[in-house]
Amino acid sequence: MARHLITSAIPYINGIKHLGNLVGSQLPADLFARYQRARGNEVLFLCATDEHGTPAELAAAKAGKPVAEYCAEMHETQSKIADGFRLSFDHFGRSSSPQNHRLTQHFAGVLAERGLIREVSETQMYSPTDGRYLPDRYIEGTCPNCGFEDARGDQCDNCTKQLDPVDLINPHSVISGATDLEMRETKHLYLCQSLIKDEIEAWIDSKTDWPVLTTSIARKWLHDGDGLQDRGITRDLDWGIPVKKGEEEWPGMEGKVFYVWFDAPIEYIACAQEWVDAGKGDDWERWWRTDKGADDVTYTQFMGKDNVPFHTLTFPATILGSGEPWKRVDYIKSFNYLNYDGGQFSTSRGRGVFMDQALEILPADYWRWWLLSHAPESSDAEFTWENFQSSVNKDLADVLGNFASRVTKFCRSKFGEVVPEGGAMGALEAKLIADLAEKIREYEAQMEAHEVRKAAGALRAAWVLGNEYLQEAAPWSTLKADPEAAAMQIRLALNMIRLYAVISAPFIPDASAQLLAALKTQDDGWPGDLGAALSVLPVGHAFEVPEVTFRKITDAEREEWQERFAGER
Ligand code: B3M
Ligand code: ZN
Repeated sequence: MARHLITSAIPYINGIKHLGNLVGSQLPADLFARYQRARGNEVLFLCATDEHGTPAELAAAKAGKPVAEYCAEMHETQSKIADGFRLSFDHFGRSSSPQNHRLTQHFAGVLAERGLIREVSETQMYSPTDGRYLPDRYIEGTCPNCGFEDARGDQCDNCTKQLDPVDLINPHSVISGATDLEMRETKHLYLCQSLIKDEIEAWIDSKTDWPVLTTSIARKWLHDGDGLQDRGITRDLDWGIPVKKGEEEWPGMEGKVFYVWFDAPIEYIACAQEWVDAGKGDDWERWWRTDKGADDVTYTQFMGKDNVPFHTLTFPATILGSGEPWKRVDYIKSFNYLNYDGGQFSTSRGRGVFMDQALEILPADYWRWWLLSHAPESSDAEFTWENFQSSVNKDLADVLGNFASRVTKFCRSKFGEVVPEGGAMGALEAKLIADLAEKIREYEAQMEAHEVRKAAGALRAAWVLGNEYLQEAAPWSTLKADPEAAAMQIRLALNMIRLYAVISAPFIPDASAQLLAALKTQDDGWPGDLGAALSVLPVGHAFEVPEVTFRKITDAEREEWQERFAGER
């Protein structure tokens, strides 16, 4: 039994995510986790909310809530929505957990001891009125480039020019509106990535099987400009993990917290500790410490392309730099972006479908199928309502759903709700079984290769074989002349429904469970020998006709939804 540690990039706490976020990390990670479990492997699948940083503080302020309260509530919200999408995390943790506080401070302490953290003096905007340093996004003023009055300290949203807060004309605090801002000298910590650049580069170079999207982004950061730069890992915020060296205070760092991107990936480890502390597991070290058994773990990470630099460089620098035996990632699967109907998803303009809204209009499987079968792997992908409607109606309703419904209804009317006996199989059945075996082996190979779209394609092809067989065998015509043959065909077809339920479960777990329940079987063992897999339901086995597995999306619905999610114009 192989052991798989699987993590999805941890979504920011500052709101409900859209379908583009979902398909870029959590959903494919879930697909892979479900597949590995179905193959009988041991899986630890972790995700969490990413709760620190300016966006969390700003979202809480906007919601008019203390940030801790906001995060706790939004964690619950995101957790419920994840359940709605059937994301099968073994634990959904929080980067603000005490476990992550301790572990992040631990890493900082060891890295400092090993000379991999340096202190840097910087000047930064201080607001005496607010009694704090202001991060770039907390300062607004007039853009020196275009005159736009609400330019942010880091960028002008009007002309897109990158800015420094000192460039702004009439800068003021976003929190209080105070204009008495002053430049003050302050110290920050930098992670000396440059000192371990060679080690990281050699490690990346050894990953010849990684997606090009992943390695090309890593290489760009390693080689562009002056090469890998040291990275600031502290911020002047109230909310976050206080800067400490292990358990000790860090002189000069009072009132500062770690940068969100320093502690977020550490949460992958802390989350395993949370899983144990929640009583769901009894040993996190065998997943994370190579001296405690984790060397035979295969660790796979899933994320959008914008997260790649932190996972290929910063986090590896953190754990490599510690000199401690932490498990390193074996495979990083990254994704391009999903666009929405001719543009981008936009949280601020309410453009596109957000996770909660998606579940309001259709069950999870419909979304899971479309998103995974159109995953933005080799390039950006686009969600359109036409494409969604046609995929759902064809693949799910016409091909899979219709097969299950036709076969069970036909059986009920001609033979009753039990698997009929019938005669021996013939050449057509032998060919079907061979073709199915080929598609399933292809499906497995694509899954092992983390090729999400191609795996969906192989699965769909296996469904199609069932319909083609039914067309050709035509038990409804065979019935008169050769009832024995018709019964055999239906016996085989009923077993194919079970087979489809089993192999489709990683993509569409609810439909799969529904079909297995209708077939009154709990045998969801992965098919090895196909002949055997297609005789699991024995002659005389009782079943029920399932409720409609997938319904079609009407043109009227499509138009209504298109209108509803277009965002303000
Ligand atoms: N929260 C960014 C994102 O949600 C960030 C990922 C952290 S992974 C450690 O896309
Ligand atoms: Zn501007």
